[in-house]
Amino acid sequence: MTLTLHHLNASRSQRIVWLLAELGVPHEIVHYKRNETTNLAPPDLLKIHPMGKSPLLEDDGVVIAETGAIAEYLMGKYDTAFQLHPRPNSPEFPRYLEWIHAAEGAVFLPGLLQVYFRNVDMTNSPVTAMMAAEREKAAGVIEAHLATYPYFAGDRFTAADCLMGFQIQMADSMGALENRPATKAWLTKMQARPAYQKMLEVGI
Ligand SMILES: N[C@@H](CCC(=O)N[C@@H](CS)C(=O)NCC(=O)O)C(=O)O
Repeated sequence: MTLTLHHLNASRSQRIVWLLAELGVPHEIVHYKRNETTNLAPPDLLKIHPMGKSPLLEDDGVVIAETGAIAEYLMGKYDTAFQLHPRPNSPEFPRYLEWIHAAEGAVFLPGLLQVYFRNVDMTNSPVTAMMAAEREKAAGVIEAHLATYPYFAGDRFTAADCLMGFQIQMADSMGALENRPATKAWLTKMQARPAYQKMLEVGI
């Protein structure tokens, strides 16, 4: 078995670096660096997958793109003892799946747009208020969830926490967690995990 993660610096691929460290399966990480002017991925990633984005997982020559698909693949194939994901027939499974995909879906989009538009003058754009309202809604949903459950899938840590970690870390670095105590407490708990620390060592 050769499991390879194609990892772009300062990217959502950190989630998979973290997940692989939690999983503890042997793997290698190939590092790519963003173009300093455009912030885009280098053309070398296009040789691996036609979208040329990261993360990309390669397993014995098979390439898988999309963070949610990669997480589901890793869990289905390598987490056979269900240490990091709930069994499909358990009550936690639908909630787990929802957060795995929310990490790239409606909950992630408003924060992502903010990053994309950070160097654009949006002062008079009606989109600014709309984006802010969507960000508030998403942050409120996450806060309410984490005030009720200790982890995204419920009572125990799962791959859904790794996937949601990137955007929550990003929100924290923008000062957006100051009035979100449950989300902040969850992040502090995640940052204390050895695999999270390992991700910081190898996956930035
Ligand atoms: N929906 C994809 C998004 C992949 C993506 O956009 N990755 C970014 C990293 S944060 C990237 O590679 N950006 C560089 C580029 O687009 O050239 C996923 O979940 O993996």
